[in-house]
Amino acid sequence: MDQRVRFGVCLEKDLIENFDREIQKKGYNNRSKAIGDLIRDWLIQQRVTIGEKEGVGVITLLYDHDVRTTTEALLDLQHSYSERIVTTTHVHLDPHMCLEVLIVKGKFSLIREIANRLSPIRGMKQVQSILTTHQVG
Ligand code: NI
Repeated sequence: MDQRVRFGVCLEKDLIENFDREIQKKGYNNRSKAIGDLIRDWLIQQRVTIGEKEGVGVITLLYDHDVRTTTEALLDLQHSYSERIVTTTHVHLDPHMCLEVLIVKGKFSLIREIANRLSPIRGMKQVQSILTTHQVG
């Protein structure tokens, strides 16, 4: 399962020097772990671009609580996707602004659809989403 394969890679000197500098800043002790992480991220991105694949999305919202219709619209939308939204967390950042995090499971196309429907809600300041999957070899 966790069998490892050693392979040789030939790259431009400048490229690998820049890479070594950057991975050192990030705290990597060796290239293998850094390259493995890059490959894993890349594989996830390939799956994410295929909307039919299943995964998990973390959608972060920043909105203005003073716009009274925002909360209502947000809750309506969440209820219409209740089978896909696993959990939500709400933080009252200050007297006006709210942060909400939604964790969504399903096809990437559906996770994107939810994020896309959140953005136009009046009072919504920012919608960001991270799509990932644990199904990567
Ligand atoms: Ni709040």
